[in-house]
Amino acid sequence: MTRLKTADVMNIPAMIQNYDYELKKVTGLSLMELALEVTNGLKYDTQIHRTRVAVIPVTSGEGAINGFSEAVQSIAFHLGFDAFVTKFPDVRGLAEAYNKKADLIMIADDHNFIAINLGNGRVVNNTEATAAGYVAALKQMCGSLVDQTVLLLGAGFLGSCAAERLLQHGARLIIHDLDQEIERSLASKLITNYGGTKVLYGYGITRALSMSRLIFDASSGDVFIHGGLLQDNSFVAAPGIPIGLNEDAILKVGTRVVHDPLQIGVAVMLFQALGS
Ligand code: 2YC
Repeated sequence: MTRLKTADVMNIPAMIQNYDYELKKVTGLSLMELALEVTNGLKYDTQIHRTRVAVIPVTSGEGAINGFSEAVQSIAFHLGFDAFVTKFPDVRGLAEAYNKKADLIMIADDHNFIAINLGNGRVVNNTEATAAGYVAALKQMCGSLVDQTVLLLGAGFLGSCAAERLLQHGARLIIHDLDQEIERSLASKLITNYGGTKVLYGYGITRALSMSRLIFDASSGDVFIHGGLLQDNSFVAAPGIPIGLNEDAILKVGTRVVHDPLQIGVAVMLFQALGS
């Protein structure tokens, strides 16, 4: 899992309105509508403004990321939640969250970022929520995934979560990872459940890009995609940090790309944690 830097998150609070406006232009859905779409149309509950979300900084391992908790809080607040960052980190922050009657807790160490619903005990994971949110975004951008070929870049945990959802939406997948063993093992697991016609692998990146105009970039930093390889009317859903497209690919894809460091994942986490 790629570790965010302060530079990735520090502008999120100030930019969240513009971000939401751009997301609506590209996908047709606001951040809230996209998150509700993923949580099986959980009815927008007017109680959301009464749902108290405590974001707790964690100093373990490589330490707290300056701006991370504030970014998470600003996304929750933007969506209408009564969200705050605890004054204290770690265990004292957990006690503070309980003392302040938090309904949801959001907390991340170097390896996991989860939301916990203190009412029903539900725990949701950022990686699974991000995968679900980005598959929904790709589907919104291109209309439908049924019988569409999607190139999945990156067969790690994020890519594996996305693969399941893409196949459940009726897509055909081409799996590509720089590590051929990881690529093969995800592909063979998926072939068992979905069949060999729906899951292809073993193609070089150039050939794979020539076969698909829908790209799910779950890679973590290797710049895979050069403009020259990208088909003209490609759509890209890129939860991976940093994005796997180089400058001319980004120019070529224009507005047909969704990429953010936290927003979609956090929005889906919140509504999945609320879930019925
Ligand atoms: O500030 C803090 O509380 C830190 N302990 C947060 C560390 C987050 C590490 N994880 C990440 O940077 C990425 C994010 C995209 C979310 C999941 N992994």
